[in-house]
Amino acid sequence: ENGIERPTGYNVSFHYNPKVEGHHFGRSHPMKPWRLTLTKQLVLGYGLQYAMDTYVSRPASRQELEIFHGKSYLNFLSSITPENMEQMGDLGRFNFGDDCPVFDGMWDYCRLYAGASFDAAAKLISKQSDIAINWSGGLHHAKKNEASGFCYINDIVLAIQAMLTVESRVLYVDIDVHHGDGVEQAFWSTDRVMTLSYHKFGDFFPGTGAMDETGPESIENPGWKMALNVPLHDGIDDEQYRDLFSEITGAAIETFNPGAIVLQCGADSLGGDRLGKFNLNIRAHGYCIEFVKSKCHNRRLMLVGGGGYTPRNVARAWCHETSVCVGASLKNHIPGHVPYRQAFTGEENGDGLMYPDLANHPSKRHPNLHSKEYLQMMKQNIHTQLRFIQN
Ligand code: VJV
Ligand code: CA
Ligand code: ZN
Repeated sequence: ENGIERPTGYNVSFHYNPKVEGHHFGRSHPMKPWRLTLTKQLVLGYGLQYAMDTYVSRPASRQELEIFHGKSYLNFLSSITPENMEQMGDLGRFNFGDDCPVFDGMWDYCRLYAGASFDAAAKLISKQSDIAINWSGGLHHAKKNEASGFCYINDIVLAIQAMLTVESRVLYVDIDVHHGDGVEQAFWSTDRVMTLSYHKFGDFFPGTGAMDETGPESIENPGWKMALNVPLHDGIDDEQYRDLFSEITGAAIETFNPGAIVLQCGADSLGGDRLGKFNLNIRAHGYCIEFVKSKCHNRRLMLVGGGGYTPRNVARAWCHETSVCVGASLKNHIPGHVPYRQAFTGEENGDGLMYPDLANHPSKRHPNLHSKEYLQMMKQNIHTQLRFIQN
């Protein structure tokens, strides 16, 4: 408006409603919406709001949620409260329990994070944004008629469905430490969505995502081979992950040639996460976003959050990844005026640095269980799978 050009060729939009951060899953539940407050404070502290469009997102409507979810599931989700749950029944049927508790304001919370993904999708569809970000979304386990793994509404499926109205092909990439089962399953039977998840596999939630899980095998199913899975073990390091991610994601983008990419940036794949067991640092996690962005000239790109259970590191990763989108580089020393700055200070919390070494703390390092041969075999396998879907 004042004739000052932004330093990047990308229009980036940031979609967030601060009402989402006040919700609580319950005492000592690992999912803490408060990590979004911390993320926002870092983003604002570094001044990234001046390099992008920030929007207060609206809650999704019930009709919008019905595009993917079943009516009786939504009836249940919208009417159950901690007070009436005794009488309601059906908790087991919809998979409510320790992972997915009934908490105060749960329906509002769901509508808020899903609304931000709808808003992000709308900005991409109208081409007002090249890159749209919703750190409160990315809840990849939710099913059509079931809650699962801290997820109630699958905002990713809804956003992809919205983008399919203007794009013939959408690629979904998921770097959360857990398998992106809900998104994979929702698009099992279509060749318009390819899903690619990197995750810890073997005695780990949700238990799906083996390498040979590529979609229901049938010559009549156009979605067969459209699910790509990269099962990993404990302790993968920065170099191995970068190498694997660029080769496999690069090949998937080249083969599938999507018009839009949705990248789920779950931060539980970082070293020192309360639930995850990888050894990644912030910059290696952020490299995945840099890499995908570099392949997105003329493609729409949406970033969503997801897991992440050590809040200070979630905030670091998502702030860093916001800076990657706008093309800024951040000083390693976190600005002094950031509210809650003490969450990032002290030896345990990373010495006030944006990029502390998360993987080198002896008490937090996980033994690396990946051989060269295993990683090589996995790349080979994906290349073989991609050859099946080349047209
Ligand atoms: O492993 C599981 C399922 C159980 C049954 C339920 N108990 C509580 C735990 C074991 C088999 N669930 C996982 C779900 C992980 C979801 C990840 C979500 C995302 O990051 O992919 C996307 C947002 C799991 N792992 C750890 C816990 N649940 C867990 C749940 C708790 C808890 C401690 C750990 C729930 C309540 C409380 N503590 C108080
Ligand atoms: Ca994943
Ligand atoms: Zn996760």
